[in-house]
Amino acid sequence: VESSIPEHMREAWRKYSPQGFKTKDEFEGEVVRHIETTLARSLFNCDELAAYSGTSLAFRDRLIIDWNKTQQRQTFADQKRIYYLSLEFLMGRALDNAMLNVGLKGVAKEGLEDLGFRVEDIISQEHDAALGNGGLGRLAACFLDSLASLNYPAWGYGLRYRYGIFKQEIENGYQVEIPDYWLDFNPWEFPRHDVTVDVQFYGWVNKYTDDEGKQVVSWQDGELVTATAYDAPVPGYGTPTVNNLRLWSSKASSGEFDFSKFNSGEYESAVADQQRAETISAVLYPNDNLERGKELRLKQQYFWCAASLHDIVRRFKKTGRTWDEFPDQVAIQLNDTHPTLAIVELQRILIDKEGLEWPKAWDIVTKTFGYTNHTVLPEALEKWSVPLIQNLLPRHLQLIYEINLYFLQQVERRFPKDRDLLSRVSIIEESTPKMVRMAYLAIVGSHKVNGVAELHSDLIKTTIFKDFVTVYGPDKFTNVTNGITPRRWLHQANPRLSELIASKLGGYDFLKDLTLLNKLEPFIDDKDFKKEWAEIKYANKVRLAQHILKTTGVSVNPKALFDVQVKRIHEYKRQQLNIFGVIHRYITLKGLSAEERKKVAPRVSIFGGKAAPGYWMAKTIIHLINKVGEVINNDPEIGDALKVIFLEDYNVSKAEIIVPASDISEHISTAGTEASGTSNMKFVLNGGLVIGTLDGANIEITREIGEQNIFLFGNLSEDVEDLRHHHFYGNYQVDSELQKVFDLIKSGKFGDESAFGALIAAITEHGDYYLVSDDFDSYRKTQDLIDETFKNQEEWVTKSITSVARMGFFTSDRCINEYADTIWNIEPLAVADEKEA
Ligand code: TH1
Repeated sequence: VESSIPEHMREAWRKYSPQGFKTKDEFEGEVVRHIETTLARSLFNCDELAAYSGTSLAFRDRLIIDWNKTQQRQTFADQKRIYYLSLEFLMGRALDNAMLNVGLKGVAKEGLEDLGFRVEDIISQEHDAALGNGGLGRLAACFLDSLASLNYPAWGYGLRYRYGIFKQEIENGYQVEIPDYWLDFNPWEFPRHDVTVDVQFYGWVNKYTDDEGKQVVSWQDGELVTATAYDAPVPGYGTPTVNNLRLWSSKASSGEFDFSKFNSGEYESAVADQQRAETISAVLYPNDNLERGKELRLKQQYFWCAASLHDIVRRFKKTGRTWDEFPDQVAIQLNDTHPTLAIVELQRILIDKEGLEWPKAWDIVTKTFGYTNHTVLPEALEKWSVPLIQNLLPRHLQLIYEINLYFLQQVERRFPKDRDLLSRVSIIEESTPKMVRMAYLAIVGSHKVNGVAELHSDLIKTTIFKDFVTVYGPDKFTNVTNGITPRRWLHQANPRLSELIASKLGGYDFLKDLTLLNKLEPFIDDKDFKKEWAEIKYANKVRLAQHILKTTGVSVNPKALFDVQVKRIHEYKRQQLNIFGVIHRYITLKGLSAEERKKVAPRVSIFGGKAAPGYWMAKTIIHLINKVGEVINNDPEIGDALKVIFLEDYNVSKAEIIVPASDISEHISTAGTEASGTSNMKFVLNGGLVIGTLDGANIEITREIGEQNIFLFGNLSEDVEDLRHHHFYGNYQVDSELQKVFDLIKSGKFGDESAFGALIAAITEHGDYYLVSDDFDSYRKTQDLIDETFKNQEEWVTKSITSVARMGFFTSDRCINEYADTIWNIEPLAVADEKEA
C-alpha cells in the first residue's frame, strides 16, 4: 500500500500510534482528558452533556483506530466491496451501540460511576440521528450493523441532512412539527474537507467532433455545487471491523462560478447562491411511502448519486484495473428507486468521460447494480417529469432516452408486433407531461430486483412488474426477506432478556447466530425460567409506564395488557381500525355493570407515530386517537379497564423502550399493502405476541413461530380487489357494531364530530379502499380472543418463549448473507483477532 511517509521514517509513527483505552483507569483518563482539553470544561462545570461528549469522544477514538485498520485491510485485500445507496439511514443513538459492540460497556459503567455519573443518564443525553422516515431507513441502519458484524467490506452512502425527521409535539390533540436540528454537537462524524466532489446541475449538452474526428459529448455551463464527505464509523459486534457511513453535505462550489459575483460586488447575491446550494442537503423529506415530485428532491437525489459514484470510481481507479473488472470489484445496491440516477450517472461516466462503447459500458452498469423494491403503493412509485429532468440534468435525459431505445429494441426483437407491451414497459410514460418511470429504469439497469418479503416479492411479479417478468423471465426477480439486528433490538434494548437467554444458552453466541435461540425450547417447562421471563416483561412494562406518566401525565397499570401500535401513521397501516376497535371496547365496557367490568382483562392501548406534515387524513387519525384518549382516560367508570395513550415523537430510542414492554403489538395493514414490516420482528423477538393480517413478513413470522402463537385476522390479499368492487360509493351500510362506533363519534362524544367526519366518510362514502369495514368484525373477535388468552398467563408465557425461540430467521445477518450470495457475489474479509463479546 502506498504511504505518504517513507519507510525509513515510519518508526515514530509506529511508536506513537494510539491504542485506545482498554481498562477502567484508561477509560477515565481518556474521558477526563477530552472533557478538559477537547471540550475545555472542568470538573467544576461538567454536566451530563459534557460527560456524554467526553465518553463519546473516548469511544470514538477507539472506533477510529479500528476504522483505520479496517480501511487499510480492505484496501490491501482489494476484494469486491458493496456500496449501499440509501437516502435514509435511521441510526438512532451511537454511544450505547459503540459500548456494546466494542465490548466495554461494563468498563464505561464503572468508570462513569467513579466520575460521578450513571451510564444510563449519559447514554440518554444523545440526540437520535434521525435521518429517515421509518422502516426503509431503519432497515438500512440494521444492514450496516450486519455488514460490519459479518466483516463484509461495505460502505453506506447517504445525505448529511441538517434537519432529520421533524420532532413531533401534540398540542390539543393535534400534531405539531418542530425542526430537528441535530448537528449542534455530533461527536460521531468526521468532516473530510479534503474529500469533495463538484456536482453539476442545469447547463446544456454540446455534441461535436474533435480534431481527431472523434464524437465528443460535453455537458457544460452548468451550476456547480460541492459535496463534502462526512464519515461516521459503523462498528461491528464482537469484531474489529469498523465500516464507513459516508454522508454528503452540500455547499456552493469554490470554483470560478461565484468568484465573478464577489468580484463584481454582488456580495448579497453571492451569499444567496451559497445558501441555495446548502439547501440541497438541508432537510429530509418527511414522506413515508409517498412521492411528490418536488424539484429539490430530484436535486438531492442527483447530488448524492453523483458524489457517491465519483467516490466509488475514484477508489476503483486507484487499483489500476481495467473497466471490465469493475463489476468484480464493485456492487451497488439501490435502496428503493431514490438512487436510480446512479445507473445513468455510471453510464455517463463510462461513455462521456472514459470513452467506452455503449454495449460494453451498459454491460458493466447492469452487472454492478441491484435494485430493492419496498412498496407496491401507486402513490409511492417515483415518476419524474421529462421537462424537469431536461432542465436540471439535460445529459442524463438523453441517456435515459437512449437506454430506453436499446431496451425497447430488445423487447421488440423478442416480442415482435406487441405494441401494447412496448408502451407498457417503456421507461417513458407517454402522458402530458411525459414522465420517467424510475422503477422501470431501475429494473432495466440492474441485474437483480428483489422484494422484501415473500408475499411482496410474489406481488411485484404479478402486478406492478408483471410485464418485466415476461420480458426478462422470472429469474431476474427474487426475494430477500427483511431482517433486524439482534444487537440493537434484543441485546441493547432488552439487556435483561438477553442476559437471561445467555444464561440458558451458555453465552452470547446467539447474538451472532440467532438460530441458536431454538435451544430455548427445551426450557419451555422450566418454572423458574418462565417466572423470570415474565418478571422481565413486567419490569419493562413498569419502565414504559413511568415514561407514559412522565410524558402524558396518565397513570397506567403495568399489570394491564399493553397493546401497542407504533409506526408511521398511514391509512394503509390502519390505525383507524385500531382506534375504532378501542371505541367499540369502550362502548362495550360502558354497557357492563361495575361487577362485570372488574372481570375483563384491563388494557392499555398505546399508539405512536408521525404523520407526514401534508397528510391530512393521517393527522386526523392522530387527532381522533388523542380525543378518544382524553374521554376514556378521564371516565371514572372505566378506571384501569381501559386507557388510551398517544406517545409523542416516536423514534428509534423510544422504540428501544416501547418494544420490550409490549404484550401485543398490532400489524394490521390491509392485506397486500405492507411490503414487509420490520417492527413485527422486533416485538416478537422481545417476547411480545402479534395481532396481524396476512400481510408482509407476518406471513413468514407465522410460518416460523407457528399459527398457535400469533393472532391472525382479516381478509386475504388475493380477495382484496374483489372486495373493493363490492363497496358502494355513497351511503354504504356497515355492520351494526361498526355503526355504533360511527354513531358515538358523530354524537360529538370526542369533540367536534365534523373534525372526524372524513374518517367515517372514507368508509361509508368513498369506497372503503383499505377494507376497514370488511375486517372490523374479525378484528374485534380476535381482540376478544386475546383477552381470553391473556387471562391464562401460563399459556401466554409459553407462547412468548416459543415465539422467541423460533425467530432466528429474522436476523438481518441472514438477510445480508442472502444479498451477498445471491445478488452481490461478495465474501467477508477474514479478521485475525475476532474478539469475544
Ligand atoms: C417501507 C415499507 O413500507 C415497509 O413495509 C418495509 O418493511 C420497509 O420499507 C423496509 O423494507 C417503505 N418505506 C418507504 C419510504 C419511502 C418510499 C417508499 C417506502 S417503502 C420514502
